[in-house]
Amino acid sequence: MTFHRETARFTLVGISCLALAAAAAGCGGSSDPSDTGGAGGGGAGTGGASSVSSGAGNPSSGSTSSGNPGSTTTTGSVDPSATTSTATGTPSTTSTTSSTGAGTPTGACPPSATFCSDFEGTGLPEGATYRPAYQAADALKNMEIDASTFHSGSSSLHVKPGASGYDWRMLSVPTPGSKFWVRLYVRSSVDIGQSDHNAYFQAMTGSGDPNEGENVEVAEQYCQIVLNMRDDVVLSEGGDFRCGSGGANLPKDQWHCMEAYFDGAQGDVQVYANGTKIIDKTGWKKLDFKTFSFGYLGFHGPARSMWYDDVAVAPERIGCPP
Ligand SMILES: [Ca+2]
Repeated sequence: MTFHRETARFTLVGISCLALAAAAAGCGGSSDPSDTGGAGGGGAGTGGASSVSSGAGNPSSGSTSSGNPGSTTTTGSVDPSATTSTATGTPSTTSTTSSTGAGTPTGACPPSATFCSDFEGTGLPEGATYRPAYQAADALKNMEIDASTFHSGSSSLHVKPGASGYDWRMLSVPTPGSKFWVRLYVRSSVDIGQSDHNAYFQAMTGSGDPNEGENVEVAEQYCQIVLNMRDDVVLSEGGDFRCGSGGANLPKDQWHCMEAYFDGAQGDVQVYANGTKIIDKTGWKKLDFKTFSFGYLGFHGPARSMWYDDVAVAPERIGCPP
């Protein structure tokens, strides 16, 4: 299988990475807390910080400021006005490969990435499969490449609002093994951290279809970000099993850099929001992950729009670009 890798044309503005919580561990990316290299990993000092909100805000409409969408890379479609030149409309992106290995900004697409997309193509990214499979024909009704909101470049993946109850709208990609890292820029029309159980992305032992294998969700409940595996819930730092108790949540209508580390063989899961570790679970059920899925998995709602940009999956920590 060949894996697709797109160039992430980061603007180097990185608004989300300015949005750090208290213990600001920085968005530099290499503070790998799992002993797979890298030092640091500080941050995350408990302190009960109740929300990983961003002090600095530009809560205004989403675009990443400055007019130059990433002139650091020289791949063809940097100019947003040129992106429409891919006339085909087929559900594969223009493969602007990031072959220029060195010089890639930290946090972009690492050479080892098994999936990396900035959602600058005209359809769903190559290498990603819409789930559930039986709704694949509606993939581009339930999701779209959205040029009105983006973290990098000129577009992102918009997961459209659906039912207010159960609603599974996800893209699935293979993982590089049962141990891997993900990095996603995420934005939601409601606060990330609602009272009832819904999920954003997950490591899965199956193909990504519902009811297949075991899943470890990065989800929400009790007004905070949590892990959920068959309703076994792991709270975020400082939280309790009730709303208003603390725990980490992320404000709506802003881009947030989320990272997660899954080690299926050890049963370890860590979640980071804007560089700060918010969940650290060790010794959970040992699972052989095959698939990573992201989008929206609603169980209780409310229905919402979610956007994803600069999503990467790799064997080592990817980090948030500056
Ligand atoms: Ca983009």
